[in-house]
Amino acid sequence: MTTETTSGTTDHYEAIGKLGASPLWRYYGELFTAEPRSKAVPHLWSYDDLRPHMLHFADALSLEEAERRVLMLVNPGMTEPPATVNSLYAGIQIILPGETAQAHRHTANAFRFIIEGEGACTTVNGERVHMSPGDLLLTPGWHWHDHYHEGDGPMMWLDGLDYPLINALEAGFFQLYDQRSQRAERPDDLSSRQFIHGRLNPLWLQPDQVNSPIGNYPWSETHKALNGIGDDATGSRYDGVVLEYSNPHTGGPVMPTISCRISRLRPGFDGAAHRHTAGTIYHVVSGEGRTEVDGTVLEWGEKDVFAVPGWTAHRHRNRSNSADAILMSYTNEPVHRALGVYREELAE
Ligand code: 1HN
Repeated sequence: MTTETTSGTTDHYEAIGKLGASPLWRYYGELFTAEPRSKAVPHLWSYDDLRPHMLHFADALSLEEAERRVLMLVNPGMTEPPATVNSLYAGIQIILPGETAQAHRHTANAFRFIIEGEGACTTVNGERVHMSPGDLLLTPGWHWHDHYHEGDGPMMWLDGLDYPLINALEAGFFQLYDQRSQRAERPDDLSSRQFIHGRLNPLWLQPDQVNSPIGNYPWSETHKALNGIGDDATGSRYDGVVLEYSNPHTGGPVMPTISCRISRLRPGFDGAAHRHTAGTIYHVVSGEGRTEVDGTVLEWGEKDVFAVPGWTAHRHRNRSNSADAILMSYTNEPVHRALGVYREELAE
């Protein structure tokens, strides 16, 4: 036996590396941080800045070439693989009158929140679902979906997906449909008409999947819910009058990995700061304000998108003293809760 020397130890490090082994003591601090450190950074995407580029690509690139004409909103801290915050992704999609985005399905869960335009539809597992601004449409995992546009003018929406999580779990499957689009096999918008009321569910339709059965949560209903509460509730000190879109069968989030929300910040709302392990992506439906995220100030206006990474202290403020600010948001909180790792605290 030779005595251990520094150079001998170096040899051992090299040797164990070749054996596919690694010394935990050199990684401990990095693997087990005292608290979470998101790779994502606070970031804002200006809709006004992106829109002309969307219109350019709508002209320059056919849907036959692009399959989906989408600008991914890539967090500067999460470029490889591209993600927007933690386990979630956001993108802006544009479709022109007369176009069809080919039918496919994937195990990643998706939703669309309509930003502008009229007259486009998504067919989800044979049900045609019409889109109008402010509508939330679901495309849960492994549901066939294609989009087509029969109206006038471009139609744009926010796509939200959990593919960063599904891919990290190595559970990503993708399949093209054998035709460009699906035939309508059910009455249009049926699931929404059956279930949107939430308190009066069709008894003959029992849950057969983990996601909400509703294809579209129309803006008309969302608006009614916010208006119905009016000024009779203070709401959350962090998020104002915040409502979760729910699965009528469970009362829980619309999909197992994504909770979608709508919040109304009253004129002059100046929220308290908190932080939670879940990451959040916000889309500004209307209004103007600012969100402070760990010292970074994100100044937002209508249609912008911004990312609040997990475990960052954030507070929202509505800059206007006369108009509401309405924020749509989505978060991976259901995953954190299901795994028992969700934490939240006041950050003042
Ligand atoms: C997808 O299937 C759509 O169906 C949009 O419209 C965005 C981003 C990543 C992966 C799949 C769509 C997507 C996507």
